[in-house]
Amino acid sequence: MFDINQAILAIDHAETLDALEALRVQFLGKNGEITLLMKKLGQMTQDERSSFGPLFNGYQREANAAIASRKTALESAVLDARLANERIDMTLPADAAPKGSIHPVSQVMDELAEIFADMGFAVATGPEIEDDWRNFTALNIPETHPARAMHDTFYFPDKDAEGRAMLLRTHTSPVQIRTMMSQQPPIRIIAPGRVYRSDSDATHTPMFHQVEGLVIDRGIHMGHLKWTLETFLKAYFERDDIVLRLRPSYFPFTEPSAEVDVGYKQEKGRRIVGGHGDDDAHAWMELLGSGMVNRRVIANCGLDPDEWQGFAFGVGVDRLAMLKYGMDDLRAFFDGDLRWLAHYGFGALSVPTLSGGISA
Ligand code: 2NL
Repeated sequence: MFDINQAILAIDHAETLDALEALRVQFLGKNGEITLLMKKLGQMTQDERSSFGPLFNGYQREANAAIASRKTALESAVLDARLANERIDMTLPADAAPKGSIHPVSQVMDELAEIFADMGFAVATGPEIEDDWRNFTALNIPETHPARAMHDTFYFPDKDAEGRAMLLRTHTSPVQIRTMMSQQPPIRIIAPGRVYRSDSDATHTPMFHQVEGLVIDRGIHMGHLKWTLETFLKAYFERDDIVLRLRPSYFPFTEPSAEVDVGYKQEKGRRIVGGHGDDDAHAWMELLGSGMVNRRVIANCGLDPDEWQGFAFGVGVDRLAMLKYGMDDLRAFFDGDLRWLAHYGFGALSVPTLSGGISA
């Protein structure tokens, strides 16, 4: 004969979540003791049913309630044990041999700042929350341009004080717009930083890093652009045999525009930047976007395009880092895994600098 008091006693004394689950099955499962009682109701007379019905229903309710409360107690015991186990004493002195390092992406941005400083470029920064005039309109990106679609751009629900739509910048160009509007040329800047696009898969993350460069002066031409990029890539990849190929392209903010490919060699399943040739191992890889700043962009910033010309370029920093260190998975940048740092040779005391020699 089923005894509800014994059942509740057993539930209250279940030692583990597994044992509790076994009891639930024993009493309330498909062939559980209480379930079978409920099934018997069907064969009973009306009279029997009106007295046993409420009784068995009561069993079911009590057993369910007991299991729920035991489950809560056991779960919080499990959590307490875990918290006690994972306790960290923040007052202990730092490990004598720290295993972390400056993030590879931050290290690359520092290197880029050093390389361009040697060529007379200053680092300019600006807000990550921008307005659609500085992010799009000033750059000659029309209202109907696909880059403006909700799909790519993270917009804020409210407009700013001037009635402009607010967004997370999709490139660092608005930093250059701000610079052109607040400084007199000549201008030589790079703008490194975080940018945001609503895009996420194995090779795209919704936040990534970009460096753009801008030169505004008198008599600037494509030759200056090509020399600057060549000098930058030679310093960054630490080799003299960097070969560039400029391909005609289109960006609304530059005219003419050029996509910049760099020669590379396929070696042991990895791309090594440098050299060029016609053999099977060599090929071109698209690396940067660039061009002469569109006169309409210069005019939008209040400068006279008949007096001032310039070039600009943009490149993904995450991609530059992966190429330099032979990393193959963008997502590892966000894992915070010390083993990944160690695998690629990063350590707290091995921060690369130009003056020390980046590879040293
Ligand atoms: C790409 C394209 C580029 C620029 C960025 C720029 C900025 C101003 C004016 C004109 Cl303020 N141009 N930036 C120019 C050409 C290309 O980036 O594919 N980046 C990965």
